[in-house]
Amino acid sequence: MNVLLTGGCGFIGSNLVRLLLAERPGWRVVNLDKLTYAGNAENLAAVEGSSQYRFVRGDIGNGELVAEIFRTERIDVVMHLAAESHVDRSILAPAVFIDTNVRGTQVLLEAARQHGVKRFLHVSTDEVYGSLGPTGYFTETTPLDPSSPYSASKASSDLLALAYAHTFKLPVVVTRCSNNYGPYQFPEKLIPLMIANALRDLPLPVYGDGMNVRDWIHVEDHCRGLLAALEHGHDGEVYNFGASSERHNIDIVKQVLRHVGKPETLITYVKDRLGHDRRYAIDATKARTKLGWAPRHRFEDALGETVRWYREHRPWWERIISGEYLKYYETQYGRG
Ligand code: NAD
Ligand code: TDX
Repeated sequence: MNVLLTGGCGFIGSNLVRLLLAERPGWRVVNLDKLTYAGNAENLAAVEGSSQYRFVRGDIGNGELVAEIFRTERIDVVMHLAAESHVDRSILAPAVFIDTNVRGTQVLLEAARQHGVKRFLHVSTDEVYGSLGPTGYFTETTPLDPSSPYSASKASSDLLALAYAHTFKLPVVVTRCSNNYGPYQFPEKLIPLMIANALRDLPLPVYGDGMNVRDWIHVEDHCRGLLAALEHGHDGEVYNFGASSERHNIDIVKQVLRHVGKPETLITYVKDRLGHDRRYAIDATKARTKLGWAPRHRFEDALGETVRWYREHRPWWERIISGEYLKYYETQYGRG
């Protein structure tokens, strides 16, 4: 089976490439990634050279390139993860979110339709449902109500993917997952940013009152869910993934400090994010019952392991923070 995986040099994508190569040895994975600021080819250095794997540097919005990959690689299925993924950046500069998340997704859908595929897995987020009050959960039938330019662009791409399923019978499956954490996450997101700052004795910036709630899932559990949805999902269906680990941001930050062994005086309350969603919480009953999927990681243990990973991989995130990681591609392949 030939898989086109987009965004494989990012956080979730690189964890997914490793999982696929390890657990589906007969498969070949073609990773199409533009290497934006968030893409780090070094994340997959260990699999370069594998006959199961090929890296193509390019933009999902480049229709000619995408069509050529479908043709020459005889792609059977698509796992689409490439996206601009950071809410704060979408508030500062929304345009690229429309270009990549909306237009780029449409280019891929169209190429998949022209070529014909067995499955188009569109990877999305619980943020498309908007914000919850103190009670209740997102299910797959919760109306879409995105708040940020990021979540609005993801909701748009979900609707395009489902429209291709409805209109053209493209075998689309959409997944919506809660907040991921684990190794190789870019240190702009809450957990890796707090770990990296704590390790360097820098202030830990908590937005607003710190009482916003996110529902955390280990990246490996998400990746196993994506594989289950690819193999066992039904055409035109949506599956939510989450691990029932709701936490207030401030409690996460305090736990990180305890794991790192630094004082709570490093916590600094800063101006709130514009339009900050208050609470996310996922009901993953459908994925559990229809896909036979269940998360394996317990949040408190896996957070400790994640802190340990960042402690042991300090050069990895220091190269990112300094911008040094961008040189990896040039050293490996020359200028892109
Ligand atoms: P990330 O920002 O770490 O990685 C994104 C990757 O996409 C990078 O390698 C980047 O170079 C690549 N990319 C960006 N624009 C591209 C383009 N135009 N063409 C080709 N490649 C491009 O993101 P992530 O956290 O790994 O998220 C992956 C996917 O999962 C996204 O679609 C995101 O919306 C979704 N998701 C993320 C989370 C989470 O908590 N991180 C939760 C639910 C869903
Ligand atoms: O410095 C910070 N201080 C802070 O208080 C940062 C970076 C975040 N926060 C808060 C904002 C959120 O309430 O922490 C929470 C988590 O923030 P992020 O890590 O930016 O994640 P979030 O905005 O919830 O979105 C994430 O989950 C869903 C991913 O970035 C998305 O790609 C995914 O779709």
